[in-house]
Amino acid sequence: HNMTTGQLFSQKTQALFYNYKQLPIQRMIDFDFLCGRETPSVAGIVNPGSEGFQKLFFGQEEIAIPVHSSIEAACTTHPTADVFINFASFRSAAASSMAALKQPTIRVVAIIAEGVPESDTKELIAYARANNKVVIGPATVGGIQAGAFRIGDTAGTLDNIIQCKLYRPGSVGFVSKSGGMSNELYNTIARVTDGIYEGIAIGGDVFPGSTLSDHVLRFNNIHQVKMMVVLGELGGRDEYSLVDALKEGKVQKPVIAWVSGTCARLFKSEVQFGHAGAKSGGELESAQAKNQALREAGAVVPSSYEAFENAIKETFEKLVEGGKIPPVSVVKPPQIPEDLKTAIKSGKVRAPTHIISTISDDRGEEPCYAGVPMSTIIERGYGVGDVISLLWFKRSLPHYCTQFIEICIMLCADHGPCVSGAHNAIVTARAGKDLVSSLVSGLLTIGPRFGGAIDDAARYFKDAYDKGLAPDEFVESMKKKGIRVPGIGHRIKSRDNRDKRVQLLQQYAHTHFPSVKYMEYAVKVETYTLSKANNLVLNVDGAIGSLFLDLLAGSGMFGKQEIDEIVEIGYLNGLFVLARSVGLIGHTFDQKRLKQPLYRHPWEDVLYAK
Ligand code: Q5B
Repeated sequence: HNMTTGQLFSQKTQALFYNYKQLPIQRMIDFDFLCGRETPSVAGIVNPGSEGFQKLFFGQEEIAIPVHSSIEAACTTHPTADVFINFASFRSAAASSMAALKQPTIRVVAIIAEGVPESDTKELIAYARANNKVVIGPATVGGIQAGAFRIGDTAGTLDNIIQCKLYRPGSVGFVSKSGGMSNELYNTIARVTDGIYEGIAIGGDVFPGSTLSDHVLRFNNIHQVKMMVVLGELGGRDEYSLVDALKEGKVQKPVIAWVSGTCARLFKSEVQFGHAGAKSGGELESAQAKNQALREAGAVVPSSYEAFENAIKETFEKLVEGGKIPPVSVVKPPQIPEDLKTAIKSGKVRAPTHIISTISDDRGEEPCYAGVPMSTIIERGYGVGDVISLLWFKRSLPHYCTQFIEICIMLCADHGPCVSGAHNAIVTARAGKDLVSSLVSGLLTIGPRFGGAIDDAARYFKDAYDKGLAPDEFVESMKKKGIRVPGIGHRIKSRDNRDKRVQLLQQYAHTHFPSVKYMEYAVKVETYTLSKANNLVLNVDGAIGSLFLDLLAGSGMFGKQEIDEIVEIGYLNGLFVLARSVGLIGHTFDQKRLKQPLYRHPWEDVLYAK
């Protein structure tokens, strides 16, 4: 029988961990490293519904632990992992624990959740007993075999584990109801003995999966365990099975026991302590009665909790004097590398950031754009133009400027289905692709010929104007270089079919801008190019490019160097990209709404040349 033959765990024990919880898994593996285990104690993780790998640290190295979507799949993949550590919530803990118990490979199930229905726990207990399996919990932190295997968060921080020497086996078997109190006792035991061999917290429920006496009897059969420490609790009758076992002579090793909760008598009415099972029921369930019964059955029971430490010490020393406990071999645990986050927090190390950002901040109570909180943006009735000026130019521009930005966005939002961008988006949508694919396939056509000539128009117009080149000189110098004047020319617009958008932009600027010198220069360039060909009009890119130069120079909000930088980096195509996204998204929805089939270009429209 698993429960009576002794050892539950060894240095080779591996577990399946149910529910993905990074911290306790990492803590288990840190413990493994501390103990010098060769393999991590977690073989696999069960995360219902998802599969893959989880990265964790084994010492300084990163390891990938497989994640399985079901208990069955995890057990099949890891047939030697025989412990199931269940970190499910109280709602699903019973069902998943039963599923685990039913797996032939699983031998021990530890249930952490508190609040599992008692009827469910009883079924688990019955099934486990009938099938020679062990349940630890529910409502427990788990347990630990010193130097070998740790369940989840048992024994707390690594510092505590090192201080309690839990990285190497001692001679004391310890069993407790409470997980929190077991930490306290690990400390006490480490102070006055050679340390813990194994410690189990059975959990605070009325019906624990395995009992105090189950574990004491098991420890009795473990050769390395020379004495047992038991920490019970008022409420329930669990301690009486230990009393019976002691009376029947089933326990040959010394047992030092204390049942906590003697203070319950100081209260006038019944008291319920932290655990479901820890309530002062009838007299028999009181801490006093149970302490007395254990004492009479032969356990060493101190007169108070304060005397517990000394009782443990004396028992240990007697065993040492009697030559029953060989000196424990000294082991120096390896250093566990500290996590960067923790080290930074404690001020021990500093690390450079990998990204620098200056335009927005989402860390505070509300996001800020260039220092302006979201609520201000709404309260002051800011528009898209204001947001663009904050996020692109990192400043609040005067209203006529932000209005101009908005006009650009509105006028360039779409130009029918026949332009390059819309055509691509339409074809992509009709190929059954999603919104983002259709959008970007349209956006990717924006460039020197289509929509993306704004920056170059600004660059060349600025350079020519600032150098004082006459418009004809400028155009001819471009011709010599073989460069088409950006911002000039259109496929359908011409001298007699002017682009209304260009006119609207010009009208707005004439009314609101303090100066339109760059735009006027561009119009002179247009006059010259129109003398060459009818369609060489100032197009929408050229109008925006030249007018934005006027905005930058005339608003008094930008220094000369800043203007040069904006033009050099190329901010202005962003206006067309942003605007046309609106139209491209519209075309994508339109095609989907119209349920248009796959587009295929007609043969007749292709010249198949040799
Ligand atoms: N020639 C736009 O050309 C287009 C010349 C030029 C000197 C020029 C062309 C061009 C500069 C880039 C530009 C933005 C490709 C346009 C936009 C948004 C849109 C689109 C929509 C929307 C049109 C015929 C003859 C040739 C050329 C000469 C042409 N452009 N010379 N400087 N700029 N412009 N793009 O009609 O002697 O025969 O060899 O590249 O500003 O994209 O609505 O569609 O909202 O969606 O194809 O408005 O102008 O003319 O290439 O047959 O050239 O004119 O050298 O001379 P076309 P081509 P030659 S707005």
